Amino acid sequence: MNLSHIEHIGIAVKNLDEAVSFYEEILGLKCYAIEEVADQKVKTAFFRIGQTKIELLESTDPGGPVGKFIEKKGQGVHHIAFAVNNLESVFPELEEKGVMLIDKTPRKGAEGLNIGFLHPKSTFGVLTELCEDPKK
Ligand code: CMX
Repeated sequence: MNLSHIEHIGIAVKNLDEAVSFYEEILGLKCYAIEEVADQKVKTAFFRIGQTKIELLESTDPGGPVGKFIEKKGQGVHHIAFAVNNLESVFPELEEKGVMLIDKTPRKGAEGLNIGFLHPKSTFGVLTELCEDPKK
């Protein structure tokens, strides 16, 4: 499949401003973008650490994926995202191997990336995202 690196780690938080303050003032990282992804019912904040990013996720709707996650499990690591080349061709390959897909074709995620999720039931309990930067 040719994964290149961990693109980002998504962390579900109840209060984005408080979490951003922790990452900036205590951990010393710089928030370089805040973006609302209406489709996913989240507001996000991004930090770079090496080749990887941290994506803080605050729910904008209790019925959305992050709202439901926090209700059930509390704050914490929500998903891990791997960077992959030729995302489109990966979905049929994974489906053929019996992996449960949340997305069967790529869709647009934060930062204009093309993304797709694999169901945590198929990935040992970790919601797994694959993403591709269309600009690369
Ligand atoms: N990590 C691990 N397990 C998770 C999970 C997560 N993030 N979210 C849900 N689950 C588990 C639940 O605990 C539950 O397990 P049990 O059956 O053992 O209790 C199971 O998955 C089903 O969960 P649910 O609460 O009934 O939730 P849904 O089925 O409605 O949805 C999921 C779960 C993963 C399919 C849905 O959240 C989804 O489609 N996620 C992909 C999109 C997304 O997460 N977007 C937010 C981030 C967007 C961004 O990065 O910009």
